[in-house]
Amino acid sequence: MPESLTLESATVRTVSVPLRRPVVSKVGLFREWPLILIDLYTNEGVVGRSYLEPYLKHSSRYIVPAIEDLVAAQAGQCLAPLDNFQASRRSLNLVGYEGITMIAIAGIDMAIWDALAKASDMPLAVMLGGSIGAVPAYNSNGLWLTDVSTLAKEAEELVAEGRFEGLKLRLGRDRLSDDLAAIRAVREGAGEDIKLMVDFNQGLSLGDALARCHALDDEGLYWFEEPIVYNNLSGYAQLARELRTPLQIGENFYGPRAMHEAVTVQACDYVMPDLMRIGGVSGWLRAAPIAAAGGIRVSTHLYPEVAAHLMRITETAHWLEWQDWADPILKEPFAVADGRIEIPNRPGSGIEWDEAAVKRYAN
Ligand code: SMN
Ligand code: MG
Repeated sequence: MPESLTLESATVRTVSVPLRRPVVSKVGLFREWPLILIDLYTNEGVVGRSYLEPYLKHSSRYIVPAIEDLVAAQAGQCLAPLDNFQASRRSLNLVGYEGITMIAIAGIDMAIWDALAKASDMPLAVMLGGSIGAVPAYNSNGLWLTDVSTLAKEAEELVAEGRFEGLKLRLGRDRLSDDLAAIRAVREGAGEDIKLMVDFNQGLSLGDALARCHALDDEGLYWFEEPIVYNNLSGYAQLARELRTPLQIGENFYGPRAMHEAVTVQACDYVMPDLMRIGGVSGWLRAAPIAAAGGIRVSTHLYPEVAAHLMRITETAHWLEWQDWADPILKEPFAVADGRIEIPNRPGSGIEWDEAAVKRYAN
């Protein structure tokens, strides 16, 4: 086992994989899901792997060169993810810490942590001081802003995919009556006991959000997610004050400071950082304790494979968001059973490519 790893180079590839259920949401309509695949090579022969989900296929034109540039700048250096994270952020301070800067750094960071865990011959969760095991998950693979008449059957199918106890439903239709009909349909298909997380995907103005969320506040929903634009923290603080249903935000936190700001102004009840935006594993390690220290429950957004490891070491771990969208290019997709995602007992994060599939879906 090598004592330390030295960064050699990276290959960065792009694919677009088919979605079983097209994403129909306020952030866009997606029939395919673009992924950026990172293979990070070390002089010692260990390869760290990660993927990013950039939503927009064309954004790889800016993200990929940023990743390549950051890797080239650190080639020949010892892999120390927290140091690499700080150095990369400092190097791009003058163009801003967020957006593409953080996305590129996060992708590299997840690959570095994978490489280190592989070199230590431990699953990532174990290397970070935790253990592997099952992580409670809700199914987020469907229930988009599609025709309400399709939702009951889809909800039934989504529960059956892994005996899930929770589902995410997208809301924010033009009429309140249609949102209510959607909630009714999902309960009809999934059963009255289903935990129903509802996501507005930033689709409402503050005024409309106040009206809509007050109108839905007695529906027994598990959380209201992102009713308004992600960076209106004072608006979120008002919503959190006024509503009884817990308010969930965080998938658009860029870096740990964003977590701190949201917690400081009491913008929400729950948080759900996204690994691409919070800053990969290093960003999570710094952000999650800010929430946990305040007793705020932490869920995940996308990246279920890496996120599962992190939930095992997050003090106030809540729900893992289960999406199987990267499965088509994974050599061994993670298994789901009894509403839980299983962390495989193998070194690293457990992400390896099915190279034939990567070729098939290459852009
Ligand atoms: C979401 C994720 C990915 C695409 C569209 C919408 C959503 C979620 O915000 O929380 O799953
Ligand atoms: Mg969301």
